[in-house]
Amino acid sequence: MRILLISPKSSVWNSRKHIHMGLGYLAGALLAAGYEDVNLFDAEVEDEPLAEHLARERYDIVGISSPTPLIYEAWEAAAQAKEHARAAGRDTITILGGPHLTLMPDESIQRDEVDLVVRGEAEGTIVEIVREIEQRVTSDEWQVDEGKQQAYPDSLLAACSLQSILGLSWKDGSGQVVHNPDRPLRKDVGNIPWPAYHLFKIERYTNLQPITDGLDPNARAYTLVTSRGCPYQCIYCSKPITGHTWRARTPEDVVAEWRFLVQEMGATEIGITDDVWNLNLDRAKEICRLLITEGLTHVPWVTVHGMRADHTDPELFQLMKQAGCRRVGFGVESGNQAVLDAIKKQQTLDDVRNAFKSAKAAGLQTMGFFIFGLPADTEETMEDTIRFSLELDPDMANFMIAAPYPGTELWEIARRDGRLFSMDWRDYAIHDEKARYELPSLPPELVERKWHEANRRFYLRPRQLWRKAVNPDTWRRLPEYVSNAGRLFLGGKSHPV
Ligand code: B12
Repeated sequence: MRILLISPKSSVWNSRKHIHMGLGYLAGALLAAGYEDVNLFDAEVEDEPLAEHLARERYDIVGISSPTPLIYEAWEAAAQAKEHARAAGRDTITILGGPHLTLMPDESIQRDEVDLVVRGEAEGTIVEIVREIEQRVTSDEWQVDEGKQQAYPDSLLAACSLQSILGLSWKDGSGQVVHNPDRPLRKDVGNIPWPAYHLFKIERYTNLQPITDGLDPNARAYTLVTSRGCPYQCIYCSKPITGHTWRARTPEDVVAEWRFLVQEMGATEIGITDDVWNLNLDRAKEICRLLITEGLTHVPWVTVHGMRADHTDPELFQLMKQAGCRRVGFGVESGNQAVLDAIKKQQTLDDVRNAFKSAKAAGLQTMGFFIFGLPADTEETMEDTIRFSLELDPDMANFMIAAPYPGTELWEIARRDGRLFSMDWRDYAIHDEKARYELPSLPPELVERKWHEANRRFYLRPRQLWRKAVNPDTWRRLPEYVSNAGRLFLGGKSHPV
């Protein structure tokens, strides 16, 4: 079986490129199951367009991953895979999976270019699918006869028995969509094979630390997942894959993978991409202690996304620093307690103040994530958020305008109490400078104005300008910075009214 796993090229704004852990894990599971010809195509870092690659290479199975804003690109990738395979006289099976497919399987499985949709975590599902295809599809059936109807019910999969594969959506012989029951989440996350790290063109991924970003042209920036999921129920957070669960690997298991990345893969920096790696404070401290005792502290690491501010204490940050951590990020979201309560963040402003204080005292760089346009936001509360960002004064502030992903409470609120501007999923990219909905007391122009103001007031301070000026990377990537400056500081995009 020749298998290709694709992450489509992102048309949404995205400043950095990280390895795709979902695809890495799927490839790891397939390799562990004995399928050796597994390939990755991350369109963000490849030299050639996907269509050219598919025109040259033949694959039996093409798997494509998609978050909500990239679903059109995922469909396009599936169509290209089918087209090029058939043009060469051999069919291919297309499988879509990832967050958006788990939320909205129907809109994709109904499409001709999509053969299968996988919902949820898929290390087990993908292996079962490939095994079934391998056993049932004979070599003749892969050939495309001229004039043969390739869509259902005459497709390659007609001979396969798919109804017992949990988490799979498919089309039966009459073209009817069937959603098999969900696949329960695996409890034993420690036993999932490690991602197939060796398949990534690692030198093409940008460095993880914003502060040293791009400074080391030979950086090998790997990421690592120490736990899956988050039990909190923040109303804006899209968690189709893991729900409100948290499953953690043991510190020993995490550090074994860390050692492998450092010693075998030549990692020069490591990012933890968990939703909340520090939910269990003792476990987080134990990971740090093991890194220290095992002498794995020389490769700098960061927490890529936010960690919870309230599951911390000064000792954790001191241990993180000793263990080689450079930067911590926190999901601050709002500088107003009523808004934090309205979005069910279950965090106080003092939790955040204390976490920043302790992290800075330990000598760590800090990063804060802030959201504008949340329910309960007003001009005053968004002003509180700007002031709070200035008070906390992280090395980097990431200001975002709320995006109501389907399946979240925010999506329900925006539809019930207000008005969504667009059902085009491309408009749901979180870093865009536009409001996606209006609520009765929250006009989109106000949200966009405060978002621009936040960027201006935070980044155009002498201290921040100096930080940028003394960083050689600023000068190396000047055109990018100049075009971003327009996006961040000036005006606002128009939105439909
Ligand atoms: C790390 C991360 C990033 C990194 C790396 C992204 C990447 N390419 O992997 C960066 C910072 C670059 C990033 C960018 C974006 N991200 Co992001 N990211 C995450 C984060 C925190 C962890 C992802 C992860 O590694 N999970 C662990 C792996 C093992 O799980 P997984 O990726 O879900 O994969 C499993 C299943 O989904 C499934 N699966 C996945 N792909 C496929 C494909 C096939 C064929 C099959 C069968 C199965 C399958 O099987 C995998 C193994 O079990 C998640 C939050 C989360 N916990 O999911 C958000 C998250 C996925 N990101 C999100 C978003 C919105 C984005 C952006 C669109 C933001 C933007 N610019 O607007 C971009 C899109 C970039 C892109 N090309 O994908 C949302 C998606 C929400 C949604 N409804 O789609 C999430 C869920 C965050 C959130 N709560 O809102 N992100």
